[in-house]
Amino acid sequence: MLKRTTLSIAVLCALAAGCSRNPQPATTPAPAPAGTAAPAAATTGAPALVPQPAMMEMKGGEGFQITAKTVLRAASPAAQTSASALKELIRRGTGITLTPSLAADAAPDNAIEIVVDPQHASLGAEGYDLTIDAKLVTLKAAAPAGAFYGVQTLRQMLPYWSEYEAIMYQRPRPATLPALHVQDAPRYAWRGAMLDVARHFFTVDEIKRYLDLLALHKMNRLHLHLADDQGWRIEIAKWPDLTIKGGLSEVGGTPGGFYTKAQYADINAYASERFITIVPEIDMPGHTNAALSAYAHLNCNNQAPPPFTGTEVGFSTVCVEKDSTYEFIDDVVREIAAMTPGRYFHMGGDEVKKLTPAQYKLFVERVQGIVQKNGKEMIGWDEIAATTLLPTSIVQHWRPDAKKDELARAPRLILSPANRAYIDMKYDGETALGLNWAGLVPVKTAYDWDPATLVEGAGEKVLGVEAPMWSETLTNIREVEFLAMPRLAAIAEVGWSPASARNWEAFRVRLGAQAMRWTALGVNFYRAPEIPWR
Ligand code: TNX
Repeated sequence: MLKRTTLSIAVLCALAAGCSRNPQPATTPAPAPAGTAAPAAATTGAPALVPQPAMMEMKGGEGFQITAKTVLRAASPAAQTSASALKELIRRGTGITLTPSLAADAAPDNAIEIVVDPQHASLGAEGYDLTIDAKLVTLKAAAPAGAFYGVQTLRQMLPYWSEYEAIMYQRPRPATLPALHVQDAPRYAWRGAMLDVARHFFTVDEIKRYLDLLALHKMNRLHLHLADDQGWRIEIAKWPDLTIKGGLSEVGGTPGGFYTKAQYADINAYASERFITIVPEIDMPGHTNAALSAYAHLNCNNQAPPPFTGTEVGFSTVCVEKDSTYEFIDDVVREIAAMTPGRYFHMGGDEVKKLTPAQYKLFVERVQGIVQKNGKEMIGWDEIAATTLLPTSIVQHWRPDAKKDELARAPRLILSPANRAYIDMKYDGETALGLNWAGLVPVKTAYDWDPATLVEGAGEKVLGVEAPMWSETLTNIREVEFLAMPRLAAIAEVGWSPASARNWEAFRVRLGAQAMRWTALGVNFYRAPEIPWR
């Protein structure tokens, strides 16, 4: 039964009168009553995509058959990354290896063409235009990222079974793509997730698995919370005890871990192949017990505290009165800046209970200078909004009760309101993992809000949204997946799709249609009762 519904998307589109020629408004179909099977894809013919594209128009008529004869044309070197990604998805998903060809070849009657050309600048740096008919699939973009997102859209149009790894060991199974036109670009430039690798350590392979989930949903930032009271997770050559001593611990007293410089480079390379920017965070002046216990002189009393494996917050601070503290911070920022291709350095700045407001302000402004000197743009949690910030600095809003007028004055903003975007909160009273200090966060709560109206007066300063995953209660990536999915997909759509294309009733139906794909991928998602899972 599962197979029938998914396989039939394209076929139904060809057969059903309802899916011919009528443009599909991005805000799609009538809601299914709770608990009933989801009719969306079947009745409208529109493929169930998450995030929803800005514009999608079904064309009716025959779809495009991917067969052993299909030719894949990458019309420029800039289209290569996406062409390789698509070739691999199709090889894995259908067992068919596409024949590569040069753009100059005579037009074959069954081809997929990827064109990356600055002349399509009107599509935007991350936008794309995708046309599918019986003979040709054309994917156009102005820049490589746009073509990559077009490939993710194509991926979600392939049958769900193409995500099973085992498929590629079977005989080739041709697939059909529906005839349509998509013109798409993200609403926000910042579509992020955060993973706390400090409270519990996650391996490089676990991070790569999370990056894969981000890419599937067109997200483009992974913020790594690399240091906190419980552990220091990134090798710093000049201060080796940060990891030799500070990397050993984690919440609960189980062994921690850290990333070598080579492993951190590997994470960055894997992310950049997926057009994802890694944003490193070293939380300071608080949340620093791991560093304080590794180096006694960072403490005002020169006494190193023992490692910490609990979950309280707010008790630690580096000594903000010593110049040597800033020399230490400069070394750390310089090494991390040098090994991070992205533009950003996150200095934390949250939950400092041991300093006066004046001490805190001086500290943040001094660190801001260090970050700037090392060539990065500073990000901090929303407490830094009370300090004097450079135009390049970014405030990450998290406290639901943060002063909105202060936030509105921030140079730039990332929105992670804890009562909606903290995907480490429990879904409901049944959730065994996660926390609940910001309330329960069911899928609808994570989805049904508008970043444009959250902070009055912030307007264009809102760069986008980010979903933090704190790991006090999470010991491995399967547990992370349970809290992330489906809410990560909800936040992805909040960040990508225009307000006019968003609608909770349509979203829950499209989301429900992802169940088979996620199952094929082995994702440990929560079957939230709000969603009509198929
Ligand atoms: C608040 S969010 C924190 C973290 C905790 C998180 C748990 C933020 C900037 N600080 O230290 O891990 O709550 O949800």
